[in-house]
Amino acid sequence: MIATKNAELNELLKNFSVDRKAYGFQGINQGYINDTYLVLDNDYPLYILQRVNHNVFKDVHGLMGNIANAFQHLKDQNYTPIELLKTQSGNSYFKDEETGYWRLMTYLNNTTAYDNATDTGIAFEAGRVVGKFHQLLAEAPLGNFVDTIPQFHNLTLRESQFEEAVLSAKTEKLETAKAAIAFAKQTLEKLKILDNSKLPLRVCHNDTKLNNILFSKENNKALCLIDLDTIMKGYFYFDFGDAIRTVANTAAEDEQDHSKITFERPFFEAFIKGLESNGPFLHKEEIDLLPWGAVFMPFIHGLRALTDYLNNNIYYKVSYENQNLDRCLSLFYFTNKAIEEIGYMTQIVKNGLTPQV
Ligand code: GN1
Ligand code: MG
Repeated sequence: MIATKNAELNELLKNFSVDRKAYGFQGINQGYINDTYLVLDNDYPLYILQRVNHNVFKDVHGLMGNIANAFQHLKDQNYTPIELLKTQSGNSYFKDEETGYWRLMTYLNNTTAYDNATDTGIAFEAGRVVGKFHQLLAEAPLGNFVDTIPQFHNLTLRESQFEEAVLSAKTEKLETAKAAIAFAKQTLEKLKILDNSKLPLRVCHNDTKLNNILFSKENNKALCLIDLDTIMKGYFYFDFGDAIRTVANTAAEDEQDHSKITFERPFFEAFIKGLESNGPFLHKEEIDLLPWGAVFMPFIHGLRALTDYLNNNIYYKVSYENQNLDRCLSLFYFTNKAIEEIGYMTQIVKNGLTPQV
């Protein structure tokens, strides 16, 4: 996180259409990409201020257009809206010559987020709100969304980036990551059978890990999804798998004690019930592929973490040298668990989800 001082952040806020006050700022050290601050008015949280990582997101204008577009649709009795605060000149973001791109959003008070599900109620709510998000965005024309990171979840691209990283990595790193590299190669072969050709493209969130869902502190209802930078076209199983890797797994993404990494069937089942509670909205072909989505997403994240480890941590912000390798190993461990659960997941989704006709 860049060490921006309160005074500088207050200067920055003057570019947005908000009351002029001496605001307080609290850095939120979550996330591997952007810099995030909670904006306080006398200790009362009012806004979320974020600096968008331009290194990762090349087309910030397009990205902010996507978010503004999505926000038009993301409001419903069962989905709490978030709003973008406009700049003085009416834009959805502010570009500072030195510090880059900034955006300001309303903060939902009395909310919380979870890294992993703690009970079936949380898992159900996660499924419900991910389904609701998709239902609401099914009304939004896909053509209005740009690809903020082209080929984001494309395995062929991630495979070639991984192969390049292997070729240029230091020998010691290749040695340390030996088992992970072997697992990556073996699983890449397995996942090549996945066939997307019968699936509809949808407006997806593309980063639906559980801590990107806001819950009410009062009643633990899921309110909405946050971190919409990667909203763009994709397949439903991306959002499904990304949620499952954090809902059915009770361990952290960089957990080093693999005995803590489990696949919690009751949480998986509750998530499916939550999805289904919205009524049918998925095609049969999409439902059939969901179990593999729960393998695909932890795997592709593990592969990207491994690639970044081999590349000496040039993409993700890391808090210690080997964090990317730890993330990779933990994600691969869960991938393997999910592969073992394919038969079980297939039964549950088949019985639990009604296809849209
Ligand atoms: C990155 O910074 P954060 O947590 O929003 C990454 C996601 C991963 C996530 C955790 C643009 O997101 O794909 O799920 O780390 N976002 C991007 O692994 O690469
Ligand atoms: Mg994100």
